[in-house]
Amino acid sequence: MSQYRTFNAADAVEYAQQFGGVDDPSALVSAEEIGDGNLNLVFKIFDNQGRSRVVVKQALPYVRCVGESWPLTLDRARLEAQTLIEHYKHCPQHTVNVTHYDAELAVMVMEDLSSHRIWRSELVKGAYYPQAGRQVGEYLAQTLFHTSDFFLHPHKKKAEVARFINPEMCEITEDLFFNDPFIEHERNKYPAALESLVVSLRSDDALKIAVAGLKHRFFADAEALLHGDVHSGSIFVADGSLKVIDAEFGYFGPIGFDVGSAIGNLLINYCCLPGLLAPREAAEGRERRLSDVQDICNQFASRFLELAKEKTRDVALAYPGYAESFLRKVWRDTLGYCGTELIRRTVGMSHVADFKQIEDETMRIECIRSCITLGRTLILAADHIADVDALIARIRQAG
Ligand code: SR1
Ligand code: MG
Repeated sequence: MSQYRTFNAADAVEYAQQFGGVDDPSALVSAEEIGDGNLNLVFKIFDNQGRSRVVVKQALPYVRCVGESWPLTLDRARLEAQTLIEHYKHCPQHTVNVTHYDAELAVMVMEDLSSHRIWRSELVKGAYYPQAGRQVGEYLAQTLFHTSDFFLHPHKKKAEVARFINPEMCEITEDLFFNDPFIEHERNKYPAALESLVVSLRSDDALKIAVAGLKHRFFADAEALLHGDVHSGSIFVADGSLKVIDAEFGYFGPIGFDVGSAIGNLLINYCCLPGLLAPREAAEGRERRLSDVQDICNQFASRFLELAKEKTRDVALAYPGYAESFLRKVWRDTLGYCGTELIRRTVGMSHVADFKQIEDETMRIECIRSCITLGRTLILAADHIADVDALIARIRQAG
């Protein structure tokens, strides 16, 4: 018999007193529910001095932003906690510290990040964190290399793939990224003024074949333990510090999916800045986004190659030149998955603050149009964009 019950603030405080790992549990006195994501309850737990001390997160048995009509597995709390714990082992400086979880209650306790801010909210304001790009690249290289066949013993790797089987959360991604935006679907949501552009996606054979390939690789390429949803709303930043949260979509998939999701959300911001800021600030902000993208890609590739050189355990995979060749496949995937992120955030159901906060409707439509167009270009041209410099040149060319 399951013990699951949905927490209220008092339950969250009591839970934190028991499992929060603080020295003075009786000092924990109140909680505020701060969850603004699509799926879960998130409670900040405060002490009697009004300081927030730990966070208690609970999965609901349905998609929060839709309601009980869309049921969703509670096992995602275990998958999230275990993914974050695994990533923390390999990159503690950039992964939130989960200190306790309970699969039955679908609850976890984690470090309080009140000194940080959500990166997306900062990007929308035009704030710049000069180290963030390199830090994301470092997180991706460390977590993805150490959970890949380059590093893990083949028996361990297969056991890990089984431990992280995540069919229901993967199905959400499979539908929202690779199906909905390319067919007529009731979940899609885009401005009527863009109807002809969206209709043209549905009948673009080359695009649909490329998207089918991306979906197929998302099904089949168990390359590493992905975060699975590493957008700018899953990343906390502070001066010199960056922490990744929210890994309930974690599973073994293609490495380019994580890299593409991360840079995709910076490119979404790039497309939106002309609608969010005055022209001069927008132009400056766009240059910063491009250098963030460059930093992520360069740090990811150089660290991954360094780790491959030092730590690859498999004799065949250690052959000189193989890691470079593998990273060329990852790069092509990165461009494609980045393109699908741009399209699903504009045509599909999961819109983001970057677009929502553009007040001028005409401007918002033009920003959405440029995002869809860039997404389509990246998916179609993925085999012809050799490296990050060529990507930046393409983006500038697109205007
Ligand atoms: C129904 S869940 C919609 C989106 O929210 C999550 O954050 C993921 O990005 C997912 O695709
Ligand atoms: Mg999330």
